[in-house]
This record gives sequence, C-alpha cells and structure tokens, in this order.
Amino acid sequence: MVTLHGSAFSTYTWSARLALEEKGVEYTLVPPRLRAPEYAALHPFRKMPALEHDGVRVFEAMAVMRYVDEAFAGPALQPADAAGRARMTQWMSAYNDFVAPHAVRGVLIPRLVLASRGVVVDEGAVRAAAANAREALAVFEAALGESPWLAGDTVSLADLLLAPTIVTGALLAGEDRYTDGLPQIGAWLARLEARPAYARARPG
Ligand SMILES: N[C@@H](CCC(=O)N[C@@H](CS)C(=O)NCC(=O)O)C(=O)O
Repeated sequence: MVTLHGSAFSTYTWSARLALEEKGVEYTLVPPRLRAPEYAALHPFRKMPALEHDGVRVFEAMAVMRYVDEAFAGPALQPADAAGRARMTQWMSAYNDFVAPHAVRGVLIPRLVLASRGVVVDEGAVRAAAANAREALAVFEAALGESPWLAGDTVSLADLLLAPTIVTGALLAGEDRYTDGLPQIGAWLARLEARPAYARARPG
C-alpha cells in the first residue's frame, strides 16, 4: 500500500506521481496536512511530497522518486551505468538548485498560488525570477539538443522532475512565460506527453 502526501498544484508531487505511474504502482494521493503536528513525522520540513509504503517513510521528491524506481518492478527509470546515472543526478540537482527556486518559488507560487489568496505580488521580483528561470532552462535546452532525454536515450527520473515545471509554466502569459523560445524542450515535452503514464499523472 503506497500513500503519497501531496496536492494537485504541487510540481514536486506531480513529478513523484509521474514516477509512480511510469512504474505502474497503485497509490493513494492524500492532501497533506502540512501544519498538523503529526505531519512532521512524514516530512520534518513540512513540504510535499512525502511517501509511505509498508512502514517506509520517505520525504524529498528526489528520494521519493528513487525509492519508487528501486522498490517496485516495472521499467527502470534510472540508467544502469555509472555515467548515465551521474548524468541523471546532475540534471536533477541542477533542476533543484537552478530552475525550481526561480520558476517554482519565484514565478509559479506567486502567480498561481499567492495571487489567488489575495497576496500582492512583487512584479519586479517575478520578472527577475522568470528571466533567471529562462537562463537556467537554456542549459537544459542545449542538453536536449544532444539527446532525446536528459540522461540519454531513455526517459529517466530527471525528465519526470523537470516536466511539471515546464507544463505549468506554459500556462502563464507575457514575460512570466519562462518556457518560450525553447524548441528542444518543446519537442522533449511532446515525447513525454505521448507516454501513457503522463496522462494518468496529469492533475485535474
Ligand atoms: N526540497 C523539496 C521541496 C518540496 C517543495 O518545495 N514542495 C512545495 C510544493 S511544490 C511545498 O511543499 N509547498 C508548501 C509550503 O511550502 O507550504 C523536495 O524536493 O521535495
């Protein structure tokens, strides 16, 4: 029995769901009670996603996704060789450090979450974050000009980590759209969207 604590709006939760769907794992998605005292036992930093499976608890998207790939049967989502695996981890780490802080925390959360709660958004900060996200994504764009997937010839956890941020960014307008002018990323996303797991994991 697998329980994933996370919300539909969360890009990191969506990435974990993509991994679960690619593996064909049945799971229950539970809205997280981030502020509840007991949630600290699932995720001491009170974020999502967090996963529970037969007494195992894992937090942090990257760890959750690796666990899903390694604990269950189904197609491997990590390269078997050391170089390929390092390449996958490199792109996951680069996503966490250079894309997510700008794209997710700097643009998506202010525009799609905070604004709907009536919080006044700092326009200059969002513009700067979108520009930073665009600059970081140009590096991913160049990599995807060299190989169909971030870690090489096969889809991996790195692709599943990045995808929700690209799909959600494309919903934005004007200067917020950090996804414009990235044709290799567009073609890569079309490849990912054609996979059956993608449709099953897509929120709403
Ligand atoms: N380092 C964490 C980041 C997770 C994260 O930032 N999750 C966001 C949603 S995408 C969250 O929990 N936001 C709720 C909050 O901060 O209150 C991971 O990789 O899982």
